[in-house]
Amino acid sequence: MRKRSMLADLACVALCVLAWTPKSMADEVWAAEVHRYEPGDGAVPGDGPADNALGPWDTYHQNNTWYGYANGIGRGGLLELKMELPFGDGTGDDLMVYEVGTSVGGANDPFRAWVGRDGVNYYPQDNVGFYSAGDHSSFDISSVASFGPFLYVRICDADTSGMYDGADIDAVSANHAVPEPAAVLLAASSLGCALGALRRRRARRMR
Ligand SMILES: [Ca+2]
Ligand SMILES: [Ca+2]
Repeated sequence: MRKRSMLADLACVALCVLAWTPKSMADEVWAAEVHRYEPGDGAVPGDGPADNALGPWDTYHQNNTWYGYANGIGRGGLLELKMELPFGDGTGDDLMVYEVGTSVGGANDPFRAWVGRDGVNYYPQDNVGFYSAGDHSSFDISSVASFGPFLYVRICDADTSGMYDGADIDAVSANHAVPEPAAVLLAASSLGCALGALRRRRARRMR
């Protein structure tokens, strides 16, 4: 009987470890899928397909050579990406857009970004969005946190000079992934399991 109880306790501990393995609020997630792409004027086909904006950033210029691939969306171009997991507002900045700008040997191209939960409605609910003058940029989405959790990011080129060929989107990430419901349920069930094991141990000690 006691051996069976010990095995049950061990199973509980293992389940707890597994339950907390999924992404939590501290994790970074990347764009996983192109939801919508409307290239603007000057979009350069040689910049590659829109899915160059998926996954971790990799584009930089060194010794007269370009490495990695980005998606030049063109003047006024639009790109909507689905992230690998839902994300929300956490401490500090929450959303990163890696535009190929001066920090990696390119030119800064201004753009605007929004976040959405269904791929249709985006926040902030205006035409301004979160504005950047270009380059690797981070945004605090706390002003729209109540509409989350989010799964989509919309990016629009914001060049009004007509001099440039549009924002070059290398990657998009969110810093604060929201645990999936299944992971939360599993974690809650494991916590109950672990508390039960603790109570059983305490009862045995009192016998
Ligand atoms: Ca925040
Ligand atoms: Ca650029």
